[in-house]
Amino acid sequence: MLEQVLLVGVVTPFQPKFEVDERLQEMKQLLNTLENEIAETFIVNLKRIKPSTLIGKGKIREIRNLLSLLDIQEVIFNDDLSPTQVRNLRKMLGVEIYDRSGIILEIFANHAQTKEAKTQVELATLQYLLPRLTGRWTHLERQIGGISVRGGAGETQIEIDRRLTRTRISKLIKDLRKIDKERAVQQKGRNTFFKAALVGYTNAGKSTLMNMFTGSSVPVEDKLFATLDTTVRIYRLDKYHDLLLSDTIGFIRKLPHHLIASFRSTLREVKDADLIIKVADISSSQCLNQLKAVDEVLVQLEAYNKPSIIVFNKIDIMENRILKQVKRDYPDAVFISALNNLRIDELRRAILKVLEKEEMQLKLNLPINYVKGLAVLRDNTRIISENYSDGEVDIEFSVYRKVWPWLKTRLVQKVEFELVDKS
Ligand SMILES: Nc1nc2c(ncn2[C@@H]2O[C@H](COP(=O)(O)OP(=O)(O)OP(=O)(O)O)[C@@H](O)[C@H]2O)c(=O)[nH]1
Ligand SMILES: [Mg+2]
Repeated sequence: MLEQVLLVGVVTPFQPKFEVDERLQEMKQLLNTLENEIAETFIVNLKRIKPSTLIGKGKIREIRNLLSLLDIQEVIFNDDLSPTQVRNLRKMLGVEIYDRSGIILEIFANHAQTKEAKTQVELATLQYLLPRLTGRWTHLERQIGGISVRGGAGETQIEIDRRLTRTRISKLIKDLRKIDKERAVQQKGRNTFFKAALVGYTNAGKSTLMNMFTGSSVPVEDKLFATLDTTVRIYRLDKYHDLLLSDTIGFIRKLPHHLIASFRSTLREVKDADLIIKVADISSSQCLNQLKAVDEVLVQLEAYNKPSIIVFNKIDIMENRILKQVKRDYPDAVFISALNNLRIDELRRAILKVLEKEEMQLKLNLPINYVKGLAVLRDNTRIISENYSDGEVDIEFSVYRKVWPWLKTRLVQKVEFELVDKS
């Protein structure tokens, strides 16, 4: 049976109505992903913020009455609460209280599959929970399962919980450092590739695009945060160019900062990418705000200043009129439908254009009998011309600048040659 919850929407003065609706809509989607059913939405127009409980006594009383009338055991706030507010509200309402970050963390916990994702989610959850521990285990607190509770004399339950949580946090941080190191090593091996990362709001269609491009089978779902790991695949852009494409977790407005910090190793591909492909769901009324939220996360990841392409996805369910309007405002963007394989080729060409800017043109003179050297060049560069004379060959070619240092070592070992940098 779906869990029945009461959603409390807190509205501050001067907050535009569309923004309030957007936040409530987003929370409904988050709760829907958790298979919670909103029995009732209770809007509180806040004139003044009460630091201890956020909302005033009168409203708390009204909510309590509603809870007993509807027989509901959980209240969800559409924004974040301080640890003190959660504690006080829990006491005064006598039910479980969740805020936005708590809900996002719970979705992450439910969707984590791999060891890396599980470790990262557990760390973020415990860090979020530590100041909120009230001495009784909530379903988030069950995350710390498996540790025996054996406290020193005189310790209260809450002190034991805090101590265990801290110990566990240090252990998880250590585990993640190890995972991150392994990832760094893996990435070193990929340094000669041109790397692009698919990023975007959750549910924008990143994994659908990844699958369409590379024939991989990243699970796709009409749920928020379906992907919690990073998949990296090679995609052949054309005869001469390969791309290393990564698909990773989706972003959301105000992604809990503990999550961003603990998902560092998963998000490493974004930080190390040469190109950021921002996938946006054009069918969402919040599309442009979502792009803004994605940029905010990119700033936090120190990946905002990289070359980027904006991709508006899901054009199959859009009116032409709106498409035209967005095209006017974003003349460099690409408009596609990943699901229906519409205009994907335009994206491929846009990526190639960025990659070609990263290439250098060079000229080499090789002895004609240096067959291996010629083969290496033909395999790893785009040959522009080959001119043979007197047992020598002049080769002009363009090569991705990150490939060149590696390629050079392979050639230099064999033969002396002259380099003419034409770029
Ligand atoms: N109509 C339409 N739906 C699409 C298109 N591309 C993706 N979808 C749907 O959008 C939903 C989300 O797709 P995903 O590929 O899982 O999105 P994501 O960005 O990877 O989402 P997270 O991993 O949750 O962040 C799925 O139901 C897809 O079938 C498209 O071009 N048109
Ligand atoms: Mg995905």
